Amino acid sequence: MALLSFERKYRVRGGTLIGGDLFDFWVGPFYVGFFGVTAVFFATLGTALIVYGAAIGPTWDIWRISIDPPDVSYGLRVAPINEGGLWQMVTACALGSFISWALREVEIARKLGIGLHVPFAFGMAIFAYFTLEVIRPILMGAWGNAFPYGIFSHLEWVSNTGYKYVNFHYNPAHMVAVSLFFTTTFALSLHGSLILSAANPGGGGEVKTPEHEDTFFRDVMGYSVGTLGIHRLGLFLALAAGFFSAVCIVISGPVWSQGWPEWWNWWRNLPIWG
Ligand code: 07D
Ligand code: 07D
Ligand code: U10
Repeated sequence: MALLSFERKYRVRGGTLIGGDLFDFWVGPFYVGFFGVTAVFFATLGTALIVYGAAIGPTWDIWRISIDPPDVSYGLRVAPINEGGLWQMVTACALGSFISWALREVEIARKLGIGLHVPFAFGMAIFAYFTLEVIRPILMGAWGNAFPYGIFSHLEWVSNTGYKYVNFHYNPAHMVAVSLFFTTTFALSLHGSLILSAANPGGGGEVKTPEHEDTFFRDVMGYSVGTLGIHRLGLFLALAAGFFSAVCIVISGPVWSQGWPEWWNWWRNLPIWG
C-alpha cells in the first residue's frame, strides 16, 4: 500500500485508551492523544524544574548541574524544595512522562493493529529506572539512596555505589546483565551485517532471499535461528539485560549489604575443595 493511501486508512479516530475523541488527532507527523498531552506536560514541567534547580544551584556548567535527592536523614519523607524536594518533584514528572510515553505508544499500536511489543520493551527501561529511584530507596528506607540528576553526578553515584560493595563486578546478577548487554550488541552486529550482505550485496549484485541468510548460518555453525527468530532473540536478550540490571541493583543493599566478593564465600567454602 502506498504510504499516502495507508495514511488515509490509518489516520482515523479510535483505539484510544482514555478520553475518546478528545486529543485524537495529529500535529504534523506526531500523534497527540491524551497521553501526548500528559507527556508534553510532565516533560516540560520536569525540565523547567531542572532549570530552576540549576538557577538556584552553584553552577550553570552543563556537566556539573545536579539535582540531588534528599539527605538520608529525611528517610522517606517529603523534603523542602532546595534540600531534595526538587529531586522528588522531578522524579514524579519523569515517571509521569515515561509512563505517558509508553501509553501513547500503546494507543498508536492499537490504531495500527500491531502488537504491544514496543511499549512492553520501553516498559522494561522504565522498570529499571523505577527500581533505581523508587523500589530500592524505599527498601533501604531513604530517598537519599537514589541517584541524582546530573551528567557527572550520576556517574559519581554509580561509581560510589559500586565501591560501597567493594567490587561490583562480583555481583552475580551484574555479571548476567553485562553478559546479556554484550550478547545483545553481538546479535545486532550479526543481524545487521547479515541483512546488509543479502539486501545490498554490492557490485550491482542481485538482492538475495532469506534462504540465503538461513543457509549462511547453517553452513557456518550448523543452525539458523530464522528470520522471525532473530528478532525474538534480540528482544529477549535486550529485555533480559534490563531485567537483570534491575535485579543486580535491587539486591545491592536490600538483600546483600557486604562486599560482593564476600558473597562468593559460599562457593569457596564448599567441602569439595578440601
Ligand atoms: C542513545 C537514546 C537517546 C538518549 C540520550 C540521553 C538526557 C539527560 C539531563 C543535564 C542510550 C538523553 C539525556 C535527557 C540530560 C540533564 C539533567 C540511549 C540513547 C542521548 N542515564 N550513564 C549517559 C541517563 C543511569 C551511566 C549518557 C538517563 C543509571 C554510565 C546520558 C538515565 C546508571 C554512563 C545518560 C540514566 C547510569 C552513562 C548517554 C535515566 C545505570 C556513560 C546515554 C533516566 C543505568 C554515559 C556522561 C545513552 C555518559 C551515560 C542519561 C541512568 C550509568 C547523559 C536519561 C543511574 C556509566 N547516561 N545511567 O546514550 O557519557 O543511552 O555519561 O535513568 O558513560 Mg546514564
Ligand atoms: C535505568 C535507563 C532508563 C531510561 C529511561 C528513559 C529520557 C528522555 C529524551 C532523547 C537500565 C529516559 C528517557 C530522559 C530523553 C530525548 C529526546 C537503564 C536505565 C526510562 N558495569 N553498575 C549497570 C557494566 C561497573 C554499577 C547496568 C559494564 C563497576 C552500579 C549494566 C561494566 C562499578 C550499577 C552495567 C560495569 C559498577 C551498575 C546499567 C564494565 C562502578 C547500577 C544498564 C565493562 C565502580 C546499574 C539498574 C542499566 C544497574 C549498573 C554494565 C562496571 C557499578 C549491566 C559493562 C565495576 C552501581 N552496570 N559497574 O541498568 O543495574 O540500564 O541499574 O566494567 O545501578 Mg555496572
Ligand atoms: C526501527 C526499526 C525499523 C524502522 C525504524 C526504526 C527501530 C525495521 C522501518 C526506528 C529507528 C531509528 C529511526 C534509528 C535512530 C533511533 C535511535 C538511535 C534511538 C534514539 C532516538 C532519538 C535520540 C530521538 C528521540 C526523539 C524524540 C523522542 C522526539 C521528541 C519529540 C517530542 C518531544 C514531541 C512528541 C510529541 C507529542 C508528545 C505529541 C504532539 C505534541 C506536539 C506536536 C507539541 C505541542 C503540544 C500539544 C499539541 C499538546 C498540548 C500540550 C500541553 C497542554 C502541555 C503544555 C504544558 C506546559 C507546562 C506549557 O526496527 O524497522 O524502519 O525506523
